[in-house]
Amino acid sequence: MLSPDSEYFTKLNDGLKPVKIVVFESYSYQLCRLTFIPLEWYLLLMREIESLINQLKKPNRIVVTTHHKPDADALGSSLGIANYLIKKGHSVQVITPSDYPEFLFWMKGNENVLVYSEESAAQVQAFVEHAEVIITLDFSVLHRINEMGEMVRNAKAFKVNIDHHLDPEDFADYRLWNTKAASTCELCYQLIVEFGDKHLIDKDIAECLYAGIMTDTGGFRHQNTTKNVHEVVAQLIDIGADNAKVAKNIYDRNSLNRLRFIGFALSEKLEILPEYHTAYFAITNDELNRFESKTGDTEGLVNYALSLDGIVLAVLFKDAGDGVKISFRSIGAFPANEIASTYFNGGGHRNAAGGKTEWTLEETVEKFKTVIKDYRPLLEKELLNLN
Ligand SMILES: [Mn+2]
Repeated sequence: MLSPDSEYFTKLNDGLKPVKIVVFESYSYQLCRLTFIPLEWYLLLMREIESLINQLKKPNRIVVTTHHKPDADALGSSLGIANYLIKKGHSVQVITPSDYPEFLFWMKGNENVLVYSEESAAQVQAFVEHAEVIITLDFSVLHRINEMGEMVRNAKAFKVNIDHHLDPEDFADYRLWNTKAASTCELCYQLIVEFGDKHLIDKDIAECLYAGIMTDTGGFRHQNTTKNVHEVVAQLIDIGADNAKVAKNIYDRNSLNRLRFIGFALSEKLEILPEYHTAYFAITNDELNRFESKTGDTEGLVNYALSLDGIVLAVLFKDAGDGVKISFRSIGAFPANEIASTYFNGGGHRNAAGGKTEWTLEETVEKFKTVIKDYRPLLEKELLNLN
């Protein structure tokens, strides 16, 4: 039963339009926990879904986009939804606000993705301006798509937002938003099922969606790996997703440079703050260049720090040349996203968040070491919870 202090009501009290909020916990979402939410909310919700269904009844020009530096959930949900909508007769263009790692290139439709750059900016603008529907996936604040954010905000299209991050911005005409979902791909699967189109999910679409669910649950290991996650991936495998192939493509296609870089980082760059149960890497731009680091090459590095026994918080600071990019990972109830959003211009999930600064690498690490002092009791508490 939802109580007045649940996320649902909290968000309503924050002033978001109730009509755009979708709450459900399992993929029997047709019923939308009908018995647990007030009837008037349920009716509004159904009307909203109707509006999207109506919008998609005729062929549309659709732009699908996702966040900066797309990961498997971002690109998997984008291409999963795009391939589905193409089957429905729509004309679909996927646009990413930046490049993404090569280990995602196997996904169906990858060759048609338009990547935003100075050269493609005008083309992107034209697609966004002429779109009848814009679907935004795996992010819910428009600055996550960089220069494209204002284009999307100003576009006349019917806007759809499907996401599982905290604190959404109110820009969409239809929002499927659930912070309890482990991944956006899980929500996309549920939406397609809700539309009565499960039969249109083919092997390629299933593999795109499987990839996002697999990575956003850390290979089905994180706390967000719910019963629903297993139910959805069981369905995707049943449809034909080759789960071993997806896992191999994403996790086990390292370049020699990347493996050597990880070896170097683990032996030379891993720092421990024992009193704070925290471990971190601070990697300079020169070090990245020495190993010819490409987009995606540092992905997963921070998890090695978190895998250390007795570590509650792990951080990767990466000198990007024009500032520092930060990845936070935590275990249990420790709010990595709070540190990211309060001090480092970022945000994310409780156990996986990101941030950035315009300071030097040293300044950023020093700031972190100051900030972390206030979190000592929480970090100690989480360590005790582990045992
Ligand atoms: Mn995600």
